[in-house]
Amino acid sequence: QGIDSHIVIIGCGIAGIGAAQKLTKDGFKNIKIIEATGRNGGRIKTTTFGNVIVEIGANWIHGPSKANPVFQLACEHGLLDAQAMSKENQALDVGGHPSFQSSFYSSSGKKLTPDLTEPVSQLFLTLLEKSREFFQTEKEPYPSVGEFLKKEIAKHVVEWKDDAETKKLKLALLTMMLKLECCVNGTHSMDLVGLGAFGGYKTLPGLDCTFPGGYEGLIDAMMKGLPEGIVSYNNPVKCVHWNGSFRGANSPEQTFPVMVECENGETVAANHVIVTVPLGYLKEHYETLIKPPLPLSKVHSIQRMGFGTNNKIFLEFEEPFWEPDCEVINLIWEDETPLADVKPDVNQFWMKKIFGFTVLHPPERYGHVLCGWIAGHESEYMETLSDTEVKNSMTEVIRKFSGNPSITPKRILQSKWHSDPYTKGSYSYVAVGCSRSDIENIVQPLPLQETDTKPLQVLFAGEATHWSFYSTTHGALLSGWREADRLITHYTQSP
Ligand code: 6YU
Repeated sequence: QGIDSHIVIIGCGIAGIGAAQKLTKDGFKNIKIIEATGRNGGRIKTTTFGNVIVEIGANWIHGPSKANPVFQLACEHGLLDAQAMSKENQALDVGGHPSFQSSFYSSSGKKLTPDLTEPVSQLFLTLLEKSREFFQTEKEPYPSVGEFLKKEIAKHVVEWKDDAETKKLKLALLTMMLKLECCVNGTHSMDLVGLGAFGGYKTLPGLDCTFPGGYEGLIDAMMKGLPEGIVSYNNPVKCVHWNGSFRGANSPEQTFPVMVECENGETVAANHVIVTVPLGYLKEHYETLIKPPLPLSKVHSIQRMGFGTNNKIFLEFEEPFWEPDCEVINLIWEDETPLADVKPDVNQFWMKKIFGFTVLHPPERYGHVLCGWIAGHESEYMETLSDTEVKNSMTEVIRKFSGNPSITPKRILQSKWHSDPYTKGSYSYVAVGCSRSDIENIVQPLPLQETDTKPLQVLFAGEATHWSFYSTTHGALLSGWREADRLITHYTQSP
C-alpha cells in the first residue's frame, strides 16, 4: 500500500533530494519533486567566477566526521581531497570555530599585531562559549546573545590596564567579531539571537572542509541516484490544498487528501506532501501556500523563528596584497565599539558591516580571489546596488585597509540571497523568545491529530526544521531523511 502512495516533495534542495532518495530506496514508486527554479540544489549553488569555481551558497562541510551525513556522502562519491578525509582531520574538535590564519587590518591602514589580537579573540571565544551555557536552564540573564556579550565585554573593559588608544582598538576588534558572528548566525544583529536557545546548536568534530570540485557536485551525485524525470522544474507551487478529496489526473477513480496547485495552473493530487521551502519563503507565503490555513501554533512559530541574510562578495586581484599563508583578512574600523548604542546609517555605510575576507586557497587553483562576508540589513541593501557600485565601494575599502592607494579588484561577484524570491534570505537562527518547541511546532505534520483517518498529509522538512543542526546542509539533509522515515514507519506500522 505504501509504495503505491503518491508523494509530492516541494523544493529540490538537499532536504527534498534527501527525502526522495530515502523513499525511492524504500521502494516508493510515485514520487514527484516540484521545484520553482530551473536547477537542483537550492542554497547549494556553485558557479564560475572568471576561470575558477566559487560557492554562492553553502561553503563548508561543518564538522566533517562520521556523524555528518553530508561528509559521508561526499566521501562515498569521492568528492573530497585526502586531507579532508584523513582520520586526523575528522578527529579535530574545534567546537565550530576553526582557527584560521588571520590578519587584522585597521581602517588607518595598519596591521594589528598578535599581542593585541590574540587575547581579544580568546576573550570573545570564551564569552561565546559562556553564551551556550544557558541552554534550557531558564536562567538566562538577558534575552539575547548580543546583550549578554556586550554586558560581559563591559565588565572586562573596566579591568583593562591599556592606554586609551589600545583600548579603542580592542573594542573595535570586538565589534568586528560581533559582525563575524552575525554572518555565522545569518542575522542582522546578535541582539536578535536568543540566549536561552543558543546552546541548542550542536557542532560535530572535524575541521571544516570544502569541495574542490564544488558543493554542487554532491547534488549532482545524489540526483544520479533518483529516477529520471522525477523533478518538475520552473514550476513554483502556489498552494497546497489539504484535508480534501481530490481526483488525480492519471487515476480519476482514486481520491487523494492533498492537491498541489502550481502557479502555471497544473494540479497534482497526492497522499502526502513534504514541504521543504526555506523558512524565509514560508514567512512570506504561509497565508496562501497552505489551505486550509496553518494552525496558529505553527504560524506563530514561523513568525517568531529567525531567518536573516548572509551574503558573499567575491573579488579577484591581479596580485595578492596579503601574505601567502593568510586565510582570513579581518577589517577593524577604529571608530567602532560594541558598547555604544548607535543606529547605523545602512545606506551610506553598508560596507562597514563586512567583517572581512576569506582567502580562496590554494592560489594554484583559485588565483588571487577573496570572499567578503556581510550579514543583515546592510547585506540586503547591498543587493540593491549594481556590481559597479559594489566594486567601487570595495576598492575604497581595500585601499583604505591595505594602505595601498592603487589596488583595484579585476572582477566582482556578489550573492543576492535576500532578493531570491524562493529563498528570501540565507538561513535560520533561533531568535529571541524562541525555543525548541517552535521548531517542533513547525515540524509537526498536518493534520495535527495523529488519530485522523488520513494522517501525514503535509510534512515539513528543510534546514530550519532541524533542532540542533539548523542553518547547515547536514541539518537540511537529515530533516529530509526524517520526514521520509516518518512516512516509511507509518506504512510499515499500519496494517
Ligand atoms: C553548511 C556552509 N554556508 C552560506 C550561504 C547560504 C547558506 N549554508 P534549499 O533552499 O536548498 O531548498 C529549497 C528549495 O525549495 C529551493 O530549491 C527553492 O527554489 C524551492 N522552492 C521555494 N519555494 C518554492 C515553491 N513555491 N515551489 C517550488 N519550489 C520552491 N551550510 O552546511 N555550510 O558553509 C553554509 C552558507 C550564503 C545561503 C549557507 C551553509 C546553509 C545551507 O546552504 C542550507 O542550510 C541548505 O542548503 C538548505 O537546504 P534546504 O533543502 O533546506 O533548502 C550557535 C549557532 C550557530 C548557528 N550556525 C552555525 C552554522 C553556520 C551556518 N553556516 C553558514 C555558512 C555558510 C558559509
